[in-house]
Amino acid sequence: MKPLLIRGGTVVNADREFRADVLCVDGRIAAVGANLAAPAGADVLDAGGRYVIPGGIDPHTHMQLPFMGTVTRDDFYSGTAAAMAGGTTTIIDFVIPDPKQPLMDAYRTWRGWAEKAAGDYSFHVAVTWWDESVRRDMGTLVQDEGVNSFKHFMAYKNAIMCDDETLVNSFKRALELGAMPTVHAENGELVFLLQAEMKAKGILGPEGHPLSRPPAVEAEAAQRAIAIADVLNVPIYVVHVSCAESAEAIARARARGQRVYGEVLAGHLTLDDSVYRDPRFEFAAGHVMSPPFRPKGHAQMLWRGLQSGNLHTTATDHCTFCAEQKAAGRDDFSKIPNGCGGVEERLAVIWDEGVNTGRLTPSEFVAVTSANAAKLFNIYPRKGCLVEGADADVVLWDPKATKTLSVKTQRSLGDFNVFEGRTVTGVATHTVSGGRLVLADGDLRAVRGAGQYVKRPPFGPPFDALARKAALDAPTPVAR
Ligand code: URQ
Ligand code: ZN
Ligand code: ZN
Repeated sequence: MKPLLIRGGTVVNADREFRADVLCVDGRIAAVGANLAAPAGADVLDAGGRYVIPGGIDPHTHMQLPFMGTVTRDDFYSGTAAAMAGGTTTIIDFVIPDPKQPLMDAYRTWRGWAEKAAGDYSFHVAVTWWDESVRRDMGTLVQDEGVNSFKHFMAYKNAIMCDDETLVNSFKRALELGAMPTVHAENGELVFLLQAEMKAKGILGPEGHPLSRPPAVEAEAAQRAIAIADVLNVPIYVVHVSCAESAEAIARARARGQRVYGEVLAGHLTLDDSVYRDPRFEFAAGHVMSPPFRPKGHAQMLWRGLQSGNLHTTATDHCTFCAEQKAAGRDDFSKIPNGCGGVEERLAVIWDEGVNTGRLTPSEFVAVTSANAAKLFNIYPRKGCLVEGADADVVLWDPKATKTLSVKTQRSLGDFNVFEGRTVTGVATHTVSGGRLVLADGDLRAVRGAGQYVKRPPFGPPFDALARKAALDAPTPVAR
């Protein structure tokens, strides 16, 4: 791999922006500074005054996920290639064991699937059941495999849903290991009941999906997970926060000093629940994901959460199913495979709705699309920052270029685009992944298998959680 000098741009990190060149050597950033000399034989890329930003990190994707009786259309090659086409160079995907499946077996399976990845990847591992072997495997995953986050689905009853006993056991184990528990916060029992009630009323189309998962169903689970984490004194990361109620629950907990972090999807920041009332089944079903897109007004509260620092990362939950897969639920909305795409469009959508509207500065954009995810999952500044020694994951960002997002031009293998027809201003023109130029003015040169598995170290040494907690256990002052 030849050295690559990116010259004449404005570097934007989460803390500041400044005019500087970036030199990439052997997959790492060798230097960031003014007027850097090009080593002999180096390629030189003229940034032409564009922004030079850290490669995006999407902390929530599902490539080739087996789910609801089918498998998502994007695999680890097509999904990471699509990501790099939009300026995202690292994904954190999910190993999701079946109940009673050993975590290590599932982990090895997903590692095998991901070997084809074109871009870098890492895994949250879901805890979908509990016994002593799960406790043991969590230790192996943290200590030997570089996993530092464990996912818990509080929804999806009769499938991968966790009960409170599993949440408590797993959260406590995560604390012992220095790992971050994360949750999909929807009350799965309420969803199950409300789905049955909608169908009993004869509501069988996609319009039944949001009716069976109102914001209160999410907020209950978010508050419960936050409360359990508070008692156990463990940090917690809430994925795809979609509604004002959950955002407020997180803000309240943080105001009381609790370590709670929130993730927001590009879709929840820009779309609303009117999509489910569209008479075209394919259109409405194409937007079926959980939590659902919400009534107007919620998105603004999510933006305020990002602006205030009470919500921290943006993601996509990229989980693509095609029309014929979604058609499984043509006569019963609860059978529509849940999931939408977005891994390619996230940065442009967040820039257009965030920076172009004045909600976010370019540095805050970098924070919520890259740096914060790197910090929360302990790979900063290797990822999420343009600094000497970091991985050479670099994106040229043209704030003036426009693009109309469409299924016709997307790289995802999905046949639907929730951002269809949206014209954005601000796009990635060049993407460098591990020092390799993989996108140049629309020419995508993703290399199958070039992606690396990213190990994420635990947060500090293992310690005796109960002993630590006893030391910390001053009664929490009750806010009046
Ligand atoms: O719930 C998730 O995050 C996975 C199963 C993707 N599907 C979805 O609707 N969000
Ligand atoms: Zn989820
Ligand atoms: Zn997900």
